[in-house]
Amino acid sequence: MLVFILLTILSFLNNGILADYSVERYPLIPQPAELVARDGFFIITPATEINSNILDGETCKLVYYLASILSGSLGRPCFLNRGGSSDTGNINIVIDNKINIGNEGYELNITPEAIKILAQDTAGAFYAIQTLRQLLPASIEKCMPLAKPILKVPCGNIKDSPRFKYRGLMLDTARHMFSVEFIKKFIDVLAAYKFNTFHWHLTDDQGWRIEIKRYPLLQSIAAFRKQTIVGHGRYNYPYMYDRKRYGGYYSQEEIKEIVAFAKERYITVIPEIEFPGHCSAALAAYPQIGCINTQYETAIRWGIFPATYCAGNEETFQFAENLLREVMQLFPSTLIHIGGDEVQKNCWKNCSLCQKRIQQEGLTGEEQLKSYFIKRIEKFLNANGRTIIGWDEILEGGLASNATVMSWRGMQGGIKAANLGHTVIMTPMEYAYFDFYQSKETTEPLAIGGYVPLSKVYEFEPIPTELSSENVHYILGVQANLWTEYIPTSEHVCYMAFPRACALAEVAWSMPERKSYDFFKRRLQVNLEHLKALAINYASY
Ligand code: TNX
Repeated sequence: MLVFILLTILSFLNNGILADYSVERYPLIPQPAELVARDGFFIITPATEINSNILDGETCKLVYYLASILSGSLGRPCFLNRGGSSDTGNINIVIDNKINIGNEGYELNITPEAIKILAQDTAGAFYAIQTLRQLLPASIEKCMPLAKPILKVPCGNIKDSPRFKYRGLMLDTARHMFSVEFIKKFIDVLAAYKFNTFHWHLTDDQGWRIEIKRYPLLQSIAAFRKQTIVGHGRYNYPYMYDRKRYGGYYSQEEIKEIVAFAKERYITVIPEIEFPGHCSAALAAYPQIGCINTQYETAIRWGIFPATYCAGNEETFQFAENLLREVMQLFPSTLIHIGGDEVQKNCWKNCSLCQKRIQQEGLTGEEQLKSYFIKRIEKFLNANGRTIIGWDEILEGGLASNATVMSWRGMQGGIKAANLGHTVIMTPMEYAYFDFYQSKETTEPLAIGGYVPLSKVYEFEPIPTELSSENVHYILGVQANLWTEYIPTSEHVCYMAFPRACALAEVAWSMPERKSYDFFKRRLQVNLEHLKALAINYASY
């Protein structure tokens, strides 16, 4: 009985009085591992000095990054980095690889006298800055000088580190394309919620979006579609089209700019180049590497298409290797996503070259031919110091050893992969598909289908109970996927992404025992002011 009363009081303190107090003062998302609330404020003024114990390199960049966040509101940049000591200045960043705070972890200590950030790596200090950013008034996001140039930061002590080392969001830029400026802004917001991976879906049936210098027809043909279906592709039969040519691609210069921008925000950009399916656009440009002698076209509606690269033709692999060479030059990410989903194998059945390959390689059929294809690409990437990541179908028919599996058709693919010793990213449709409806209101904009409300995302537990404890470490983390068949504008992208991405951020970062949906929603209401100030559209709950 006593225990019960104590627990009730504790839970009241946790979700009641204390939570109310902390929602206003600490509207943090994701919820940190440890937070000790304290009264009082540290006041930042134009005279506040930022310092770090290291004068150059990444740490120095962080000093200037923090200065840039603050100086927009304060009116002038007056921050110094004198280095050397950990106790000079009013805001101190201390990086010390001997302290044991966890990769990407940090301690943020705020007293009326000083703010101290302590981390074992610069990523940790970067996340401390993101926490600090959320503790500041949302107006800082506008970068507009305040009438009275002071910023109040509530005192407290936060010790924090992530639950998962992979925290991702995928954006499909093949079905619809978004500006470089927008992608940068999107990445910046992801970083604010402590995501560290941006999975960039660059090729699909409906468009090829990455400039490959060796293959100019990808730019002139594959990057464009004749027109686009209007309305929902599943229910509006006969199909209607808008009769507007649509397309474009990201130049290599633009890609470099985005990758560099993301790096400054501790975000790895993983490119996805789809093999061996989802390639109608590529085959429209280079039909000789398809199985059938036909006039392929960049798809003008959504769905799954029969176009598949010919697995019997050596030219296909030359094409793949040549273009991946350019991809590797643009993307330093160790992981390269090679797709592998929804491969239609009919054309392989009727293709003499593919059948010859099956015979020569002693394969049992088309399923194994797909494995052959994936393994060949994998071997090439491995030889160049990269590893592959692919959708869970890459498991079918056998998979090479060090591939990472992205489990999208539920969690089963991920469980199977982990039990086979593959690293896994959990991205199951029922929790992590941000192209699905988020509300049952009839006013919702047209979406592909499904139903993934905010609460569902929040509820997501990436470690399945049926996974044996010795294989849990194979689950590297989580990701949400934002497919854009029905999402033509950046405002709409944000509407679908937020605040669901905030919920996923907490799934990815915070330990389950630190989670509470009610508490999350209250923090969210305050936290959303930052998105508003950034002019990021979001759905209301
Ligand atoms: C399945 S998820 C796909 C995509 C679609 C998406 C729509 C996956 C690996 N493939 O091509 O855009 O469904 O929700």
